[in-house]
Amino acid sequence: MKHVRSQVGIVGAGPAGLMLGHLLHLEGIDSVVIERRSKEHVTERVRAGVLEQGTTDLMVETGVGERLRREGMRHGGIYLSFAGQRRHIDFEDLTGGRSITVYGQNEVVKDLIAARRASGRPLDFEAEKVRVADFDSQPRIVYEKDGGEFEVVCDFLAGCDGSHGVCRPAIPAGCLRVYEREYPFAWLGILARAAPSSDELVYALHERGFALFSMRSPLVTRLYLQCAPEEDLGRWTEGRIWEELIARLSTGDGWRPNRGAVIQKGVTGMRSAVVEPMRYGRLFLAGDAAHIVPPTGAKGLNLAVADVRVLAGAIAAYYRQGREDLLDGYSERCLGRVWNAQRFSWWMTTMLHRAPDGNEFDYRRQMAELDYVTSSRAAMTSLAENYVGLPMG
Ligand code: FAS
Ligand code: PHB
Repeated sequence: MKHVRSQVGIVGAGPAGLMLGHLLHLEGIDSVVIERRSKEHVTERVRAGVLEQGTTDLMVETGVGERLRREGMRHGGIYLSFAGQRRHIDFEDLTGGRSITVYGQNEVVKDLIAARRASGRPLDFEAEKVRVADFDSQPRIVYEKDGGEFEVVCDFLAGCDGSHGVCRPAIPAGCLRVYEREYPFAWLGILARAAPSSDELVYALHERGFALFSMRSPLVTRLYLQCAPEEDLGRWTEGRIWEELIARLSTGDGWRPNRGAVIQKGVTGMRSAVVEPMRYGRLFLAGDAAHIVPPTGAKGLNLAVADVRVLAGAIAAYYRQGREDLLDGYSERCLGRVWNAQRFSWWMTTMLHRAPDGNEFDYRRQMAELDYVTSSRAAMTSLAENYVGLPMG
């Protein structure tokens, strides 16, 4: 078995693990990032698309935002669409100039992998049988790769291994609580080779259900429609997908998404989950390993970045000043932001989706809520400040 010594062992090379490694590197702190999937898988899987102002600022300020600034699409607002009309919510006017940037999660991951390679610090893909141990004393990561066995002994362990990782399950059941909620619907998402027909995102509630118009580039449109949790993707032909999207998104002013070849499609389940606390001994959970939000609020990736920003600062204070207080305060500080993001994501989801057990009263109530939210400056300001991201606490 090959033994490696590092200051921080990071399990998972998604946005959380890679951003943590990057921020620690800038502090001169050594880390090892261990990823079970291939680099191709991690960089090609289609996931989040919206970066909060704080996330964009952090990437630019820490030297990994050059391509983001060139290729990212800055949006000053979004549209809410209901009863055949689109109403604009002007983020810049309502939040003093803050905005969002549309830039695919896979692009963020590519930029962070490039920075990791440039740093010369270890990043291992295709690790097998990854296990974590002794995180209440001398943390270890053990894994296999190319027939060899490896052990990383470190001062701290970061569980950045997402919602199906090994770090959270390694914590004794009685030492944490998991708060969960399933939603009675899912999203069928597609990427289409079609020029976006709107300059900003459109969230729509139609009597047939929710739909979302987004984008990835001037030539690629990203679209989602509400479907059943156990939807059989095979029953959704391209024709049926477009018929449903156009029915739900078209508005009375003649706007509709442009059609094009579907180049990717998938179904994403929707649930909320929070693990408390986000720490056990010298193991710190971050990102989806600690919390899951429905994608309606575009919070998942941004929460992951917010977590590791706090964690990197706490670890840096430990090594630089011997401080333990920021490590002790990590979980509580992150959970404040997490629970507000849960609230906002739940609100956006329940406002914009037709519940299977809902009736006409519920639908009319939702129409009234959307009318109020897009007419009241106070209500629009609340949506805007949460969507662009509350200031980092
Ligand atoms: P990630 O899941 O991104 O990364 C965890 C990494 O750990 C993965 O690469 C995994 O392979 C690795 N790993 C797991 N187990 C391991 C082990 N035992 N050893 C080593 N590595 C291991 N959010 C949005 O805001 N908008 C969206 O539209 C959106 N769509 C999504 C669609 C899907 C299908 C999914 C699953 C999530 C989506 N999300 C969306 C949420 C998503 O963007 C997450 O919030 C984001 O990926 C969180 O980043 P990480 O915490 O790094 O977790
Ligand atoms: C996306 O572009 O993938 C996207 C945008 C907004 C969301 C979720 C996903 O709320």
